[in-house]
Amino acid sequence: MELKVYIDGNLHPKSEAKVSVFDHGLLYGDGVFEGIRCYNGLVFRLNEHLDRLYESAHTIMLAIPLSKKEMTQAVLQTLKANQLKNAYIRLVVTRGVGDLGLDPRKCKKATVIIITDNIVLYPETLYRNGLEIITVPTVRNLPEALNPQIKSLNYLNNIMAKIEATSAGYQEAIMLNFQGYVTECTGDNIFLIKEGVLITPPAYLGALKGITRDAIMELALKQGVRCEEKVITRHEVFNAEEVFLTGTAAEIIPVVKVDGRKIGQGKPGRLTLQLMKAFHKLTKEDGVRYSL
Ligand code: PXG
Repeated sequence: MELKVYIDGNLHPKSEAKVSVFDHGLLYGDGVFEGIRCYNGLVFRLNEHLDRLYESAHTIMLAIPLSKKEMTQAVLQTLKANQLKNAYIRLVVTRGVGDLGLDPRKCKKATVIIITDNIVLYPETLYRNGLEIITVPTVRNLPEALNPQIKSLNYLNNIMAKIEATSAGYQEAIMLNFQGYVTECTGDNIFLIKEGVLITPPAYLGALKGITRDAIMELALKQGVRCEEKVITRHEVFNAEEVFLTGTAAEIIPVVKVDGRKIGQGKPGRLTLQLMKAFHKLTKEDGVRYSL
C-alpha cells in the first residue's frame, strides 16, 4: 500500500501529495514545522509538540486553521490510515498560496501537511560506541534576527552547518553563537556532564528548547542528578566527563570525540547510558495513545 499524506483535510497517495509552487512555504520558507515520534501506538509528548508548533505559528502571525484538538485528530487519522504503530511524524504548516511578493497578507489560508513515515535512526553501532562531532564555522542564528525558538521552515542556517560537517566526514556539528558560546547541534541539543552535574546551554544563547531536552532534564532530576542551564565554551565540552546529544530523531546519542579531543574515557559514559535507558522507558509511557 502506498503511503498516504494528509494535506488540508484530505489523504493523498504519496506520489500525488503536492502543494502549489506559489505556496510561501516553498517560495520563502514561510511556515513552521514539528518532527514527532510515535512508539508502539503512543505519540511521544504530542501535546508539547503541538504547544511548540502553535507558539512558533503565533510568533510569525500564522493562523493555523485547526484547533489543537482537531490537529491531534488529524495526526491520529493519518497514522491509522497508514497502519503505523511506530513512525516519524512531520507536521508542516505553511503560510499557504500567495503571489510572488513577500506580503503574507496575500496568502489567504495556511496549508497543513502531515507526513507519517518510517524512521531512519543513526546506525546501532553509534549508540553503542558514540559519535564523533566537530565545531563548524557557520554561527547559529541570532535570536534577535531569527529566533531558534521558532521552528520555521527556513532551516538554511542548520543546513549550512550540516554541509560543513558532512564535507569534513562527520555526521553532526556543534554550532556556536556569534560570541563563541556553544548553542546546539544542527538538529539536536547538546548536554555535558561535569563533576556529576548535567549541563546544557540556556536557550537564550540561540538554541531550540527541545522536547527531548526537557524530558532528559526531568529524568535526570528524578534520578537525583543535578541539572543546570549554563553558558559554556568548547573548553568545557572538551573537558567534560560525558557528552551526549538529544533530539526527536536521534533520541539520546553519546558523543565520544569533539574536534579531535577525546571525551572522558572515549566511550559512552555511565550517566549517559543510565539516561538512555530511562528515556526508552519514558517513550513507552508518556504521550497520546491510539489504536489502529
Ligand atoms: N535543535 C534543533 C535546531 C532542532 O531542529 C532539536 C534541537 C531537538 O528538538 P526535539 O524537540 O526534537 O528534542 C531539533 C529537532 C532531523 C531533524 O532529521 C531534527 C529536527 C528538525 C528536522 C530534522 O534530525 N529538529
